[in-house]
Amino acid sequence: MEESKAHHQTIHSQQTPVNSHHPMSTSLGIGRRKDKNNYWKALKNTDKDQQLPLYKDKPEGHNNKRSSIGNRRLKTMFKAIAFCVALYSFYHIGWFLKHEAKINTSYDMEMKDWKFAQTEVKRVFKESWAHYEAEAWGKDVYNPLTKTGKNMGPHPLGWIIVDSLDTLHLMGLDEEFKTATAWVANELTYDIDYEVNVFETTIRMLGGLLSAYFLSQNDMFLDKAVDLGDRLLGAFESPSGLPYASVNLKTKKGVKNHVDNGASSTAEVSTLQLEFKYLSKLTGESLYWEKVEKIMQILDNNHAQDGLVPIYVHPDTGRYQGQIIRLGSRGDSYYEYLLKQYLQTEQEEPIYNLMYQESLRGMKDNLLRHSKPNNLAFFGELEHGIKGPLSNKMDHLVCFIGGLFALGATDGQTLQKARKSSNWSKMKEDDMLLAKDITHTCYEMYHQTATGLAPEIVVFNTDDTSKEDFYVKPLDRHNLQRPETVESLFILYRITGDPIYRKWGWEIFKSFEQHTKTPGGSYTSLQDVTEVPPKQRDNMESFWLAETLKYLYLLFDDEDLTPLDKVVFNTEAHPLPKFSMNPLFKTGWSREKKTINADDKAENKKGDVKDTKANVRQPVDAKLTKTVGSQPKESEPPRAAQVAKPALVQLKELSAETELETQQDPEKLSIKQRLQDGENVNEILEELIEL
Ligand code: DMJ
Repeated sequence: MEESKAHHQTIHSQQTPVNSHHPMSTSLGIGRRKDKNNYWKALKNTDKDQQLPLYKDKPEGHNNKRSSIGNRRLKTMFKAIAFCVALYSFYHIGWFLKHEAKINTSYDMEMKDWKFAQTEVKRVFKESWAHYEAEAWGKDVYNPLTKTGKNMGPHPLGWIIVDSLDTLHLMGLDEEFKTATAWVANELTYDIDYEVNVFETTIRMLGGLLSAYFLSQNDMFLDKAVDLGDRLLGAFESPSGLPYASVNLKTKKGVKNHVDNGASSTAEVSTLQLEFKYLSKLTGESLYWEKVEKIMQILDNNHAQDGLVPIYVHPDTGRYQGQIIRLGSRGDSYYEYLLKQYLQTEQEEPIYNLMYQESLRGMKDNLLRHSKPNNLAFFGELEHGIKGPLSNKMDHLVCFIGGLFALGATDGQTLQKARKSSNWSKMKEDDMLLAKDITHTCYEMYHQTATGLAPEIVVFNTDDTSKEDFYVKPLDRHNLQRPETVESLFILYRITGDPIYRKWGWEIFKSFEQHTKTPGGSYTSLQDVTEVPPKQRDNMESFWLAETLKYLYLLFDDEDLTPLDKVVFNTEAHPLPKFSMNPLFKTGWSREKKTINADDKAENKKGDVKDTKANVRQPVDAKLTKTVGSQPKESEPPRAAQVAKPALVQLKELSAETELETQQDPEKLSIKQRLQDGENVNEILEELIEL
């Protein structure tokens, strides 16, 4: 299995449309851009600033300057003082090391350099891949314990192979990439009479093919992507234009969700945009663009309060269903793709940034809370809408959000560079702090379990008497090899350059290696992370290869293989290039003005709505029985006033930012005046964000 030495120089950009055919065309003769620049290489030469300072191990030796003091007595005195200082220092260094060791044992004991860490990740990827190749090649599902595999439908969908293509490429596993490419070219067809989930197929298969095309410039991947994209489009034929949950790949007929009253997941309908927009860019065909853009308009027309959306939406009506709001399952990537759409098209669509900013402020005001005893920041869930009580439950899935906040604050630039830009603000600085805090929490979700691996869901303790920050219910103790935490570690490392993220990543990686390796030498999911040794489940998720190991590999990468200011990762970790929309595309919609309903008006009169709500909220999970960790209590004190503060803080900052505009436009009332008139803070904030 030869590895390419020059593989890192083979990544190309695809910046121009290559095809103006009808999108339903699946012909192999789609036009292609022929000037395959090695723009990666060019990027490195032209944009040196973007490179983070590389981590350097502490040098072995140190300067041994001789003392200039010749006098013996002085020398003796000096030695005595030095001895005391040394004693004092050793005492404190000892204390420090003890505390550091708690977090970084494996790092301190084993790490030589980060190149070594990267090689280790690659080794684990190769082992996982080799076992899959030997035991379940081509199959959609891989069971590493029984060394078997199966397809989800009558024919393989390429679930594992297509999802892994770009990781193979980025890791320089040329032989494996070649074999996988041949399989895609010769074995893979989407002309199957089988219903697939539109979201999963888009993020894993369409995203995987597009990314493979982006990295390799092999036209075959684009042809497959166009064919698949055309089949998925059938799902959009609903009364509202929101896609049905599933689609039959052969008949191209959309299929309603069989449960949940036919509703689709909000995250599922709003996490198709990067893939279909890039497909439009590549083919020059605007239909893909229009279909997925329409979804954003339909969702926004619901006027979700504080930018926080319920997790179900109905394809018949285009209206949200139910009141559950969370950043975890079914909600997560709605927020992710708001920002990423803005970043994908080089910040040419501010509408998505506005929506993202609104959501972020909404999260801070309504979902953010801190655990006891260690004050870990976490995002709870609203099971009964924005005015209901907050549950302390948080999915591991939420852990992508630290990375997202960091991307949002810096637009993917290094923090050092972003801070120098003219639009840097206190608000962005705060967003970075929250990004770090929440990522730290996610790290603790690994660090505080017996295996060093995070469970699927935790419930945080917020009672003053709590001895542990969170507990895990028996049914939530599994680990599916998920990527979200290491994704945030990778992004935060790239943006801040702080080696702590690599240390945490290394510790997590070692725990994965120790506990998820099967007796046969492959890697698998776990039943319960709270016991050692953990019982293993017989399934390797495709995102273990597509995301978790890729992000770990990139975390330890010193070559900046995927510059965050040039590339945007889809939610399945498939890197796609940012591109300019001009001259072919433009944002085809604008936001409706929100009308305030009677309830809101009444509450506004009371003053700060957030304060009022904060004081009545009680944690839902407070009533749950203890499982592991400390016992949650029957009640807990009202959320601190901090929940109301962010909106005001943001408002002041935005107020300063927009002061000039206010002066220029006499029709815009001064913010001070409006506050004095008793207008609601959040509404003014919303308006300002829109400005
Ligand atoms: C992946 O398929 C994607 O990251 C998705 O957005 C969330 N779930 C899994 C990984 O946990």
